[in-house]
Amino acid sequence: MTNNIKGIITSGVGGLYSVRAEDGNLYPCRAKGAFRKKGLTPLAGDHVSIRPPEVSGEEYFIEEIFERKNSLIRPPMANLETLFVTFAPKNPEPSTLYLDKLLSIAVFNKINPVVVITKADLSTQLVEKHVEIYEKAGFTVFVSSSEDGTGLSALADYIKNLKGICAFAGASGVGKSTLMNALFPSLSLDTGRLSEKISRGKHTTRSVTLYPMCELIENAESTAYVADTPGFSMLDFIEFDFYSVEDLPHCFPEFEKYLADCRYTDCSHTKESPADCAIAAAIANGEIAKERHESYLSIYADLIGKRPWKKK
Ligand SMILES: Nc1nc2c(ncn2[C@@H]2O[C@H](COP(=O)(O)OP(=O)(O)O)[C@@H](O)[C@H]2O)c(=O)[nH]1
Ligand SMILES: [Mg+2]
Ligand SMILES: [Zn+2]
Repeated sequence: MTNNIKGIITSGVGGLYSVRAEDGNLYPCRAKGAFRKKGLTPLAGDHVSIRPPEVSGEEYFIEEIFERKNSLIRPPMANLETLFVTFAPKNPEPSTLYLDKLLSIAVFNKINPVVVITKADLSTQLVEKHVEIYEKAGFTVFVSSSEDGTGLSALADYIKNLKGICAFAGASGVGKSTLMNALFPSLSLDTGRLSEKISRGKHTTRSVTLYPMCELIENAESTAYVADTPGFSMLDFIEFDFYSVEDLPHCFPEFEKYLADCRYTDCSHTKESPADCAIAAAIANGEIAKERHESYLSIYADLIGKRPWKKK
């Protein structure tokens, strides 16, 4: 009997998966019917064990999916470790609400959130404003421009030390593909209008592919992967696994140290005076950015709206 092999699913289209084993070899695999019965679909990013075919030359079978740290529905992938939340100072105009929602969802799912401002060449002033907001909130922030090369080596150094899977999310047109091409020249992803044309075409498969980092840049961790998620928008990312209103304050990391200090234990941190609400007090004295709290308020209203029995 031949032994099973352990690896990670790097892509899966139409039930045919590609599994990269620890030795770097790629195996085409099918999933066992048993998964379907359990309602379990293998995802890119899953750590799996695969069984060799009985007749050589045939496909391998995914026999076991090891426990996931997290999973996304759209884009479909498991075990995301780091999410680069990208936006440009303008062209397109950033939506702080979307960005903050995305960051909060990453925090909720124990994904390391990293803010990457792209197209820094377009406006120093707007870039500074956003750096201040997100650094104050405690996020790691990178400022980059694929146009003039700003920040690319700092970002590459950070990526080199990552373990596990990272992905880039952000609105269409912020320069994700251009940035990924600059960081990983061998990727050569489609950019600009060409990529828009392709993704609007009928035959595009929206799918996730993981690339081993060690094949893209020197000295990367052998366990690191970067996910390409063509055809998926920022909206897809923010619709996964939405949390409840009770979780919301904990999804804004800079709120955490104040939460125990509000006058009432059930404080919603929405309209209370600084005398009663420690979050309101921290906003009043400049420790929490009011832009972040505005996003908090919008998400709060959304979540409360989903639960009509809860008093507003
Ligand atoms: N000014 C400026 N334009 C950029 C930069 N990076 C990308 N672009 C342009 O922005 C457009 C969208 O880029 P693309 O990488 O396709 O964005 P994506 O949709 O996020 O993948 C293209 O026309 C790029 O040439 C940059 O750093 N500065
Ligand atoms: Mg793109
Ligand atoms: Zn409060």
